[in-house]
Amino acid sequence: MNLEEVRNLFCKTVADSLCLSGWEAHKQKCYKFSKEKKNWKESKQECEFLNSRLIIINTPEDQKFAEKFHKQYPCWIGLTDQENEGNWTWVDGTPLSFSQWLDGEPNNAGDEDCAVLKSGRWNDRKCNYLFHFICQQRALRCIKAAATDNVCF
Ligand code: MMA
Ligand code: CA
Repeated sequence: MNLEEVRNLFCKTVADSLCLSGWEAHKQKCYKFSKEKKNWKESKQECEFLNSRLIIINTPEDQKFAEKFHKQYPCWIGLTDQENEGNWTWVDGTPLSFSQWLDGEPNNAGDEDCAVLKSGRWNDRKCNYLFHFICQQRALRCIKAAATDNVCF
């Protein structure tokens, strides 16, 4: 094999879903379930410190993965209405389109402005409560840099 063939093979078989150790690859993203429990804000900061963000769930496919990934533990997701009550917004600034609230949620019980995954679906909880959390980041991917040249970055 010449270098280009080696590179193409690497991109096809390895780098398309490459994650750091301790992170799990899924659909060109990497996920990490926190060992520690933190409040929502500190969870968000911890994900950012790890060059990632709290998980954003925009599709049934993402939701299915998240359900499997969080196991029995409730955990923070990147969704809050702290800025504007009732206006749920993802940490990347996008408004809610797809949603998977548990029946009767969000109910803002005693002022709950941050969302958790619980039994695979969503509930709003008080943001200062301590939960595990899921961070999400882009997987290392190959892009086609030129017509004949796959480059990994
Ligand atoms: C109930 C329900 C939820 C709320 C939690 C807070 C157990 O579920 O009212 O909506 O978030 O209590 O503990
Ligand atoms: Ca609630």
